[in-house]
Amino acid sequence: MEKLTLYIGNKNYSSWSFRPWIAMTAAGIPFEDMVIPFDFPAGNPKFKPISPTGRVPVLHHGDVRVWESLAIIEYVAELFPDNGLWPKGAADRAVARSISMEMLSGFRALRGACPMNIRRPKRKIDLPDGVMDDVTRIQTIWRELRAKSGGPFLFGAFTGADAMFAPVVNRFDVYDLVADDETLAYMAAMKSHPAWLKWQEAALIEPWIVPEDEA
Ligand SMILES: N[C@@H](CCC(=O)N[C@@H](CS)C(=O)NCC(=O)O)C(=O)O
Repeated sequence: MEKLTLYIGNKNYSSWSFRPWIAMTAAGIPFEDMVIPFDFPAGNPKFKPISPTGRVPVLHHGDVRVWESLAIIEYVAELFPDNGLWPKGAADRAVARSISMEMLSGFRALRGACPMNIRRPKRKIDLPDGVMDDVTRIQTIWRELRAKSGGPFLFGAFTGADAMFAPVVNRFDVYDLVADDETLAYMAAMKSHPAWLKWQEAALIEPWIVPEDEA
């Protein structure tokens, strides 16, 4: 098989990059990552030649280009059907995709007010309207799925659905948004996963500061 190259933005802030990266790493898929730091307020011209949208993440696989974080996870799940990127049962897979789409298209108040920031010391901020509604909905998703699966991840073992929520775990943590044991237990499982720790280690030594992502 031709090699897989995942082009990503920096690891401290690039939440969309984090999703396929942690999914592929947790699933043991061999790939190379290429960090293309973005620090332009209006995007990064260096993304244009590598990505049809001028955005990252984008996966290169021979001549194939796959963009959009969830589409990348779907593509590698097809290439590696035995690596557990999605839950085994059709009903669980449907729910995993539903909540992944909900993440991709929703939770805008939370995403807008609380940018992912791996190195940020824990500190509360004033929250605009809508943020706590997003937090409550996400807590419900996590609580119901872990009650059904038995945890520690949403469907038992780590899947692409957990990957889609990984940046939210950072947001809940560093903006101190939640205090209930159930949510904190899921966050602890995510934050101690070897793939999370590997990303975090790289993020913490990055030199770039993106002022608009420093809430
Ligand atoms: N819906 C896309 C979002 C991609 C996205 O917005 N990526 C950001 C980095 S996290 C980006 O490339 N920003 C640069 C720009 O918008 O010019 C996905 O899921 O991959």
